[in-house]
Amino acid sequence: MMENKFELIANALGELDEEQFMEELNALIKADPTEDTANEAVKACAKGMEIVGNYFEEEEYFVGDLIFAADILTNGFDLLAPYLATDGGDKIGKIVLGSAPGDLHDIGKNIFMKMAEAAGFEVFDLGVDVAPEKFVEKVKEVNADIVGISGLLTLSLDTMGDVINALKEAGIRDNVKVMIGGNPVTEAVMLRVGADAYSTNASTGVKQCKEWVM
Ligand code: B12
Repeated sequence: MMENKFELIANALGELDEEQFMEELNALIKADPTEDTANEAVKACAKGMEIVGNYFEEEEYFVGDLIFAADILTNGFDLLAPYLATDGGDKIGKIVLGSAPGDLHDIGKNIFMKMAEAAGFEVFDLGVDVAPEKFVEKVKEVNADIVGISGLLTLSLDTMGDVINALKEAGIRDNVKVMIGGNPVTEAVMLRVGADAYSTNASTGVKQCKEWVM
């Protein structure tokens, strides 16, 4: 069967073929320079990173390959960014986002960020290994609607709770919805740390965020 354009993009990223990945993305967005297509391309990138993750688990790829994959992905996002931007349109809500304290993984967080921006959210990205008080500070500063915490480490399943406790101590927990995301999060973790929702998939995460603000 013929691979479709989005599969070609996902596979090129999975195989770390930067040249083909950028060529396919370029051709796609030139042929159809719409937000919908850019959004689908972001999803294809997420799929490509899953392929990379699988190779890593099979010990086919090593840490250097992961870092290279993240670089390729960043170049791809830079190319798509102008088409994802919803400038001019009113923003539908504010999300304060960061990786959990102690967690340096940010590929999935960044995918969620791009998809949330594409959906019309204003996202304040605090980066990786974000201290609870940094979350609190930013939520107050921008009067956020939603807090997104990304975590890939088992350790993060506890430190996400530290962030939520800090929001409680600051007296602002009830002003925001809290979504935890990342491969290891589950409903049980959500209940334990006191989040409002969890997501292991950026697009369902964005859908939930939209439901909260609409
Ligand atoms: C890439 C990677 C790295 C890269 C990170 C690069 C970067 N800039 O992020 C590097 C090489 C730096 C790295 C380092 C480490 N890693 Co690492 N890494 C991975 C790997 C292979 C893939 C993760 C990834 O990016 N997946 C792809 C993305 C797209 O998926 P995702 O993050 O789940 O995101 C999706 C959803 O979950 C969701 N999502 C994510 N965040 C959010 C947030 C919100 C709000 C929402 C709504 C949704 C959402 O949207 C995304 C798209 O759908 C995983 C293994 C795996 N297969 O998962 C190990 C893995 C996570 N790493 C692991 C480990 C142990 C480490 C190190 C400690 C290794 C070491 N010994 O040095 C360090 C950690 C340092 C630290 N303090 O954080 C372990 C964790 C084990 C554990 N139980 O804790 C894993 C599981 C590998 C393994 N099997 O051992 N790692």
